[in-house]
Amino acid sequence: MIVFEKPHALTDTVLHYCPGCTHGIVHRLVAEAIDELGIEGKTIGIAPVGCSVLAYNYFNCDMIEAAHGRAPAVATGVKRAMPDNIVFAYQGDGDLASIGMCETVSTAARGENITVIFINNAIYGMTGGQMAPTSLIGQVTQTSPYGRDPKTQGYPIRVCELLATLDAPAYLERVTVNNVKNVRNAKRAIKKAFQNQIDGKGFSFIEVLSACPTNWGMTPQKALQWIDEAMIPQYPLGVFR
Ligand SMILES: Cc1ncc(C[n+]2csc(CCOP(=O)(O)OP(=O)(O)O)c2C)c(N)n1
Ligand code: SF4
Repeated sequence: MIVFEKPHALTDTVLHYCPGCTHGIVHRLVAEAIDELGIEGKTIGIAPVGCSVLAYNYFNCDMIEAAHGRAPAVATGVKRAMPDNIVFAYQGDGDLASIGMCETVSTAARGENITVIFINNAIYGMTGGQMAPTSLIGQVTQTSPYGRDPKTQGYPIRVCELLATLDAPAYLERVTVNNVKNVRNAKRAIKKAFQNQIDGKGFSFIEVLSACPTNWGMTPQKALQWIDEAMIPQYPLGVFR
């Protein structure tokens, strides 16, 4: 009897992520949603630039690699050209909230009928741990060695709250995957974000507070704790629209 198996929407490729990285958990949740909604044959994913750049190797659906930050613009084009397909963008915080902020806000303001999965790990992972727009006050990164100082480096950007000022988005929720309960809740949110697109409801955006133990300089276990202790106070979980 099979009690546990890989979702069909994930390929057999071994993930390249670091031990304790939560990108892999989120990939699995997206794949489970695709399986359960029966949309594998019509789903098209847009991969970002960042640690999840190789997402196109991991999902059993057509994938397009977008230039850094441009995934929502690419997703818009694909969805408008092929409205019967289900289109999702998968992006990190450097990608989505820094270089791609214009595309993020504009796509949300237009209420494009797409699904965006936003991995907020408060740092640029792939390039070695530079400060991101989402890095916390006092957070030590390669480019804020004395801790992020709001006087010179500004305050962290809360993307869900920012997008909630717009009229068009259909669904904005922040979740995390640092324990079993939260993983189950993240799964519910991701599936709903895909269901909304199937139902034609418009722009659905799930922010996932994620661990980057490598660049946070923590063990995988401590990194999951740090989400509770440091990230959630700055980025409260919940539904914003
Ligand atoms: C136009 C452009 N500028 C900069 C880079 C370098 N770059 C690659 S990944 C990255 C940041 C990725 O960080 P994030 O989006 O937070 O994803 P993570 O790696 O943490 O998952 C940057 C700046 C690039 N590839 N292209
Ligand atoms: S550097 Fe960070 S975000 Fe990138 S794979 Fe490693 S743990 Fe994950």
